[in-house]
Amino acid sequence: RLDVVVVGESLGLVTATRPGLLSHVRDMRLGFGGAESNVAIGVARLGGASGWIGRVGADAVGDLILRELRAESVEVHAARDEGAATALMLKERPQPGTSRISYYRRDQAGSRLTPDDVSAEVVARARVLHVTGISAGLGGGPLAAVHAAIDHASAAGALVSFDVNHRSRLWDDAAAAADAYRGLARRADIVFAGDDEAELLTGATEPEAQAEAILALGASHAVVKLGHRGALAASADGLRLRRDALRVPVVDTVGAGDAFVAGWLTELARGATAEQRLDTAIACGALACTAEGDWEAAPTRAAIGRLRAGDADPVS
Ligand code: KDG
Repeated sequence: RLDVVVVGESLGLVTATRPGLLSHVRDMRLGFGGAESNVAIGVARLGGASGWIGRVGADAVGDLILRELRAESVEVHAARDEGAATALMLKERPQPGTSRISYYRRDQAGSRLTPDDVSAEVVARARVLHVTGISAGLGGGPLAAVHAAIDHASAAGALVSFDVNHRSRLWDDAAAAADAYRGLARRADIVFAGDDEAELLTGATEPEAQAEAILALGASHAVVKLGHRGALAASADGLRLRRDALRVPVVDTVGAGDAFVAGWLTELARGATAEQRLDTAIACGALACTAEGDWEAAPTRAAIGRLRAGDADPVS
């Protein structure tokens, strides 16, 4: 049995080790990222059972991703593509405290994901299937694969979780993105969105109204992520919750939303209350900001305990 299974692209992440113009700073570190695998790792760090379904190239970066996912206790179900490479992204820091991402992912292995790569048996073993709007931005194959995964989840009685995760660089047309996101949100039980993404999805501008509009699309749970302003959760049973963010020393905010989702879904899978779901999500989002990397700082339960106890250095 899996608590959460995710479907999506993981890609190599090449990060400049120092701030400055890339043409001068040529020292790089190789890791990997991907919103969906970040969630799978986040769930496993919290003691949940998670799985990842995706496609990587038959290459060294693909090997790295699969090995790291296994090392993080994520169950891996990977197609290896002999005809395309694992995608890459490049993270440079033009100035201290800023970052700029470039994608090298068009037509690469993750964009060639198809419904055949998604095992109905694996999805049926999970309590929750988690997908994101990034797959819709990658093209027709990945979008069809995600819809096939939702078909399998629905047939097996698993819950469907959808994080909008709008990546504007994957789209020529924001209206087309919004259409695709609405198509996924209508099939989801749980919808996560940043407030800017919720506006794209629903047209509403205030977080409370956005959450109501998401519920009106058919979800049982709407969670609006407000970054350093906290988060808001609404459920079809009438529950409304709002929480402030926790204050931590911020090093790198990328991946905070994924850690937040991992916290919320792990608590859902273990039958925790709505308050516990949101509190754990908030703590995970905060702690994910305290170190470099898209998933490296996703917390354990022990790290959350230290944060709550007021430990000045909860992570190490
Ligand atoms: O959510 C963090 C992601 O942005 C990152 O890990 C890479 O999946 C990614 C993307 O498409 O930006």
